[in-house]
Amino acid sequence: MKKAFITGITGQDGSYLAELLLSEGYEIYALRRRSSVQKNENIEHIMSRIKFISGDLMDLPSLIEAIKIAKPDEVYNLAAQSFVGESWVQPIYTSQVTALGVTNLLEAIRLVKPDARFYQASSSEMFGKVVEIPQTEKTPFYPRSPYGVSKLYGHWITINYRESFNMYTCSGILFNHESPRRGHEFVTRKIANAVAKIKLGIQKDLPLGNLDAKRDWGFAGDYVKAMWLMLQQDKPEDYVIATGETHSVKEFLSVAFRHVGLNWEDYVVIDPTLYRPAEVNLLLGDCKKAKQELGWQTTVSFEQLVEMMVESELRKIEGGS
Ligand code: NDP
Ligand code: GDR
Repeated sequence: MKKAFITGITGQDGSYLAELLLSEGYEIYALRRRSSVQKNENIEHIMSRIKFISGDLMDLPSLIEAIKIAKPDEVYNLAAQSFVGESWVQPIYTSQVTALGVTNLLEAIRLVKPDARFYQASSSEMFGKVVEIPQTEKTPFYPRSPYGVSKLYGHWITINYRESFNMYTCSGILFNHESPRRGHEFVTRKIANAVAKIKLGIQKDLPLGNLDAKRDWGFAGDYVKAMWLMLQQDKPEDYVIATGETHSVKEFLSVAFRHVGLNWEDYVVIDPTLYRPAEVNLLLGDCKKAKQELGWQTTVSFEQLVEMMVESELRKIEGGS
């Protein structure tokens, strides 16, 4: 039985990845931060099958101990301060977790179990300002937020450990991926939740920032499969994972409101405080390499994704959760 160690298990991707690895017969160990109130919403249904280890990406001793306990064949580093907007509010904290946290985990692996394979959750936010469209593994980086800069550090330190210590370390440069388990502050979940509440008469309007930003939005359930595939190859490499389609926030709004028979322009109000100090205007990924080498593909279209999220919010609210 293969053993996997996952950080970020309570988040969107951690929960889908854990489901996938359980279905592949893995024994799963997961890092969990101490918290006065545990947030288990995304993993409630699989918690009994996961071995939790207490620790934090910023605390090297806890990571060393975790790797000693788990003795993993594969490590998936999904933990991060992952909200771009918050990274301007907490730039130091963001870099401590999202950048230096990667080195902490790599060091723990190097010291305790250097043959473990390592996946780093890199991000299309590293491309930032448009230099080239579509964006590939060869596109130069130009991050536009403390989060993007931190992810770029994590990306390069992962490459550095591969080249310095001959470790099997790789990064997936994942474009935005969403699902009903998405964090509430991200624009897709915020819109889906508001659409459901407006439809049910419990919310009046929806304050948003920049509606012209364009993202390459896919379904998270598809994207965790790519993470796993990257660790099953003969040699470690980095891959762009994307749908190859881009849509504006306006288009997301249009599909989401239309799904419940409403017009978004009647409900959305612009809140200038939600604009970012520096914006990433356009993301569009080319994942030819992943398709060819990993055999990876998407299974959910943009419209299906939006509708899945709105339907899920309607069910949750109507069910009282
Ligand atoms: P989430 O924000 O949903 O989850 C983040 C996870 O990290 C949570 O489990 C959180 O735990 C954990 N975490 C945060 N800080 C620490 C810490 N100091 N020590 C240990 N654990 C910590 O993220 P997603 O699931 O959406 O994304 C997974 C990863 O992929 C992230 O690294 C993100 O930056 C990256 N990424 C995401 C993309 C996307 O579109 N979703 C695209 C590209 C990259 P807790 O519950 O305790 O807060
Ligand atoms: P992003 O996701 O920054 O792309 O990072 P987010 O959903 O936060 O923003 C997408 C775009 O929508 C615009 N926007 C708003 N965003 C939020 N959150 N709230 C609003 O009210 C709002 N109004 C407009 C934003 O300006 C932006 O252009 C996500 C995260 O998952 C990262 O961790 C990941 O690395 C990248 O995707 C790829």
